[in-house]
Amino acid sequence: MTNPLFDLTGRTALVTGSSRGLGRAMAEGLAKAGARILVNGTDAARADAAVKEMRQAGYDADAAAFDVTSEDQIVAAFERFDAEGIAVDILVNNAGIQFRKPMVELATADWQRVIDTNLTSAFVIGREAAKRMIARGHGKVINIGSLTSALARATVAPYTVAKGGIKMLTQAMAAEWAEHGIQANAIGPGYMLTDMNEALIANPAFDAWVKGRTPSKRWGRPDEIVGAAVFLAAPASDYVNGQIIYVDGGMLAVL
Ligand code: GCO
Repeated sequence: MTNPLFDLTGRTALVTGSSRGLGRAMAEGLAKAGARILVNGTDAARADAAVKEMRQAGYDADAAAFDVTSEDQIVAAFERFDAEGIAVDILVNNAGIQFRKPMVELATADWQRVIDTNLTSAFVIGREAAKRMIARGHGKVINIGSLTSALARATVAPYTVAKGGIKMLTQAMAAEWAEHGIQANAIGPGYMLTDMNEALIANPAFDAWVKGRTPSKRWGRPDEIVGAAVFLAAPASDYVNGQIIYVDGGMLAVL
C-alpha cells in the first residue's frame, strides 16, 4: 500500500530534460509514485521515444517537446496544456547543459547559452506554471541545482553561476508563492554517472578525485536522486519551502 504522504496519484508532473539522464530517472520515479508524466526535451523524436518506453513500462506518460530557452515555445506549451485541460501540479526544472572552459577563454555567447538553459529557463517555466498553480491553490516546484549551487569548481563558471542562481531562485519562488500553497524546493545532485559527466568519469585523475573527495567513495547513480524528487513532489513536503537537498554522497558535508 502506498503511503499517502508519498502518493502522487492524480497529479501531473512536467519534467524538463526528461528524455534521458537525471530527468528520465526522476520522471520514472514520479510515475512509479502515481504521477502522470509530461516528458520534455528539445528533440521531439527523443521525447516520443522516451514516452513510448515509459508507456511500455506501464507508466502514464505524454510528450511535451519544447526548447526550454524559447519563451514563445514555453508559453505555447502551457497554452496547449490549458486547452487540453492538463494541470501541471508538479514542475521539475531539470533541463541543463554543461560547458567547461576557463573564463579567460570563454566566449560571452557560450556563457549566455549556459545561463539561459540552466537558469533563465527555470524562471520562465516556473512563472508560467506558477500562474496556474496559484489559481488552483497548490503546486510543487523542484529546481535541479548542483554541488556548484554551494561551491565553485574551476572551468565551469557559467554552470556554477547558473546553479548558484537556481538555489536563490528557489528561495525567491518560496518567498512569493508559498502563501498560495506552492512549495518550491531544489535538489543538488553530487557527481552522478550521467552523459553530461562522461568526460569526467573517463578521466582517471578526476574519477579518483571524486571517489576520494566523496565520503561515500563513489559516484552517484541517477536513480539515487529519485527519493528526494518524490519527497519534494509529494504531500510529505507540504511544509518544506525554499530548501535545497544535496544528494551528493556527503561531499558538501566534509573538507
Ligand atoms: C563538473 C560537473 C558537475 C556535476 C554536478 C555536480 O564539470 O564539475 O559537470 O557540475 O555535473 O553539477 O553537482
